[in-house]
Amino acid sequence: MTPKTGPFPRPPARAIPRLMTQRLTIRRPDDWHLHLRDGAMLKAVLPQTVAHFSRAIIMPNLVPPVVTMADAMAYRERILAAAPGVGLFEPLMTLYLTEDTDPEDVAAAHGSGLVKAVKLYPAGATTNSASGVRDFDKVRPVLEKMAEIGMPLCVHGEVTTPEVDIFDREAVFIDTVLDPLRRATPGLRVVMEHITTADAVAYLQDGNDDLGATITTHHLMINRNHMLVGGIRPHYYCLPIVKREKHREALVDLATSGFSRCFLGTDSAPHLATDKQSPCGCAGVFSAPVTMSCLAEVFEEAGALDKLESFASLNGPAFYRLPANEATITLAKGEPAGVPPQIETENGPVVVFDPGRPLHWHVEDEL
Ligand code: OTD
Ligand code: ZN
Ligand code: ZN
Repeated sequence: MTPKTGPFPRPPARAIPRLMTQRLTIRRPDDWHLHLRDGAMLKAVLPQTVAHFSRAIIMPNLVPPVVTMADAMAYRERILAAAPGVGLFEPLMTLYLTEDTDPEDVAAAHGSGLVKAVKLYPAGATTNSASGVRDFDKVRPVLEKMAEIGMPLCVHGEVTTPEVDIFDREAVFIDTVLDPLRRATPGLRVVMEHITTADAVAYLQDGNDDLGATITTHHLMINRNHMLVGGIRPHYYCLPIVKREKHREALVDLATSGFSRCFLGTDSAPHLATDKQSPCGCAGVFSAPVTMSCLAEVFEEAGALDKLESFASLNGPAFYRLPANEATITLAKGEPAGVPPQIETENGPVVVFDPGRPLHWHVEDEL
């Protein structure tokens, strides 16, 4: 009988036999949704991504946000200056959509080849989203320009209406905002960012080639019981909030199926430990250092290690119309690693995502 040790049955504790090393070599992955921040935090967390990933879509929710092409170019330079090794990592920049965004500036940014997407945050939906969109009619000219030039819109898909329960905000957004918006702007390419529900999975599967979705590391591994049963775990608190187990299972089924319009976006979002372990803790899970180990575990459990490359390294570039990376990465299975160490910054430590289960896989050839 499997002993129940927590909210969900974990594999029985047992002596782990010395494992024959198993290896898996895949094209080097990219992260299609990443928060790098700025200054001391950027310096501390960027090497964690560069170690395993070739490219990442860089989220623009700085304070103040990255709104114009000029903002994005300046931020890109700061990232490159903080990147260990020259030319090893390519930041793919995004612009934060506001009600004042100029369609011509967006087109020029896209034309530069350095800005790959525009990010839509409904005002107030997540960390640093106060400048987001309230009135969608005001951004219509920008969306039409993006449809014309084939530039993807990355969407934080949650309504912010106070009456809507936090666990329902994604499903309500799909029906009341996303679907009408897509119908009103034919040809607009949309990435449903960090999907968390079976409703989003179904909507994605019904969609055409202009619709893609990212899934985070943590939404593949934890549900709301993990966050709340037996004590509140601030390092599992993020937006969109983790949902019921049946939703997590729908995400795992989709990711491990190899479905081509779904790809990895870690949403790795570092905050100082003190800002999360507080009476009003910040939302965000810092998963970059352990993502590849976590994914190997999830895909192996689903009997789908052969689909890991599609999810982490192939489907994203295909959606963004970029070549897959030529370089490879090798994961090896061995003795489980302990709890991942914290990352130190000038202002204090950042806690790394701990999925609460052993991680047997590690990246052998990290940079
Ligand atoms: N969610 N935290 C953050 C962003 C994301 O919605 C997101 O993309 C953050 O800290 O920037 C979070 O929980
Ligand atoms: Zn978001
Ligand atoms: Zn994010």
